[in-house]
Amino acid sequence: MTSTDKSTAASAADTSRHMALGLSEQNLKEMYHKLLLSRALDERTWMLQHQGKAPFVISCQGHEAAQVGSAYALRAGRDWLLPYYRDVGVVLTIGMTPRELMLASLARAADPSSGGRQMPGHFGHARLRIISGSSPVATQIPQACGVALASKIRHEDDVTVVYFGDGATSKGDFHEAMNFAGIHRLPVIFICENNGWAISVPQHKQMAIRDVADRAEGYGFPGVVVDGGDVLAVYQSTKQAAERARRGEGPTLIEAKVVRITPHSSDDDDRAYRDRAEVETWKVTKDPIIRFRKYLMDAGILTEEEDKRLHERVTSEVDDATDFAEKSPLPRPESALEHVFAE
Ligand SMILES: Cc1ncc(C[n+]2csc(CCOP(=O)(O)OP(=O)(O)O)c2C)c(N)n1
Repeated sequence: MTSTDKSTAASAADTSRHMALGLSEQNLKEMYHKLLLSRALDERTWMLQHQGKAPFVISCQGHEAAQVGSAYALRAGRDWLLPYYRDVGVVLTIGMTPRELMLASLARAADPSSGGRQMPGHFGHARLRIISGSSPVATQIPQACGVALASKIRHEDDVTVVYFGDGATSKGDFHEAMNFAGIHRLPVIFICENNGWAISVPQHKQMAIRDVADRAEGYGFPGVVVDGGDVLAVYQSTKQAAERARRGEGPTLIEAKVVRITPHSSDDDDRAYRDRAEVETWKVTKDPIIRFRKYLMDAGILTEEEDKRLHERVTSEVDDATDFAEKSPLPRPESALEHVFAE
């Protein structure tokens, strides 16, 4: 199949959608917990940054459904992940803990991603097969093709999933990777979290098409547009893409349309280039967590009381992670050059 399949989310009003996907009520509650946890951890790191304790924040807010829904469709510790800097929800869903993420945000020696050397948001975890990225945008995309090629050569059925933003698709790395993956029918899923902005550059100034997914057709495999604020829709698309990859049919490009609720990062002031009123409206109309909460309530899966308890649980998990990381030692200054030069 080479034509672009622009599937859109099924009606959000249908409260039995999860059953058709084979998801239990317990599965949905786990997904909701990861959505809440991603948001709460993110909000806490902004506070720590304002207090001068965390150097930098680059936020997942507005992207959480795309992240949790896609990662939930994968096999933790088996499939290979190359996340990008916003993917708090991806790595939490695959199994990183709030403590591990907070160790990275506060640059502590025990940070599993890099021992406190990388900027926050450069997630890495050997056991969970999360491969840490480099800061230059899009470099993880061809690297993912290398990982997927290795799985193919070894006849392993692991899928490689690589994440990036819409701006990354303007880089040569993206196009070279897509071309290579198409030719070799690699077991790779390209997930673009399209929030319509690359820092201050709107989508229409970096591509002359409406849907990034259209780009897949030129490389000989399907591109799918999905409502990235709908956790079930993203789960479904990713599951289908993973099954396709495991059958040996090759790559899929999934474009999850999301909103970026925060400025690009803690170093950015988005009031200079976009309408804050629109962003404030999204917090009511497009927040993926509010949307999934409504689904759960409408389906009779979540009560107000349970929701309150889940929020309390998440707050205590984030408190615990913050205390743990604050008490954890910083890297030794004399270790700064370790892993930099061959020893
Ligand atoms: C090669 C390169 N150019 C510029 C930058 C600075 N930079 C960091 S993130 C970013 C925007 C990327 O936008 P997008 O891919 O849409 O992802 P988003 O941040 O919107 O999720 C830029 C330009 C960089 N890191 N690497």
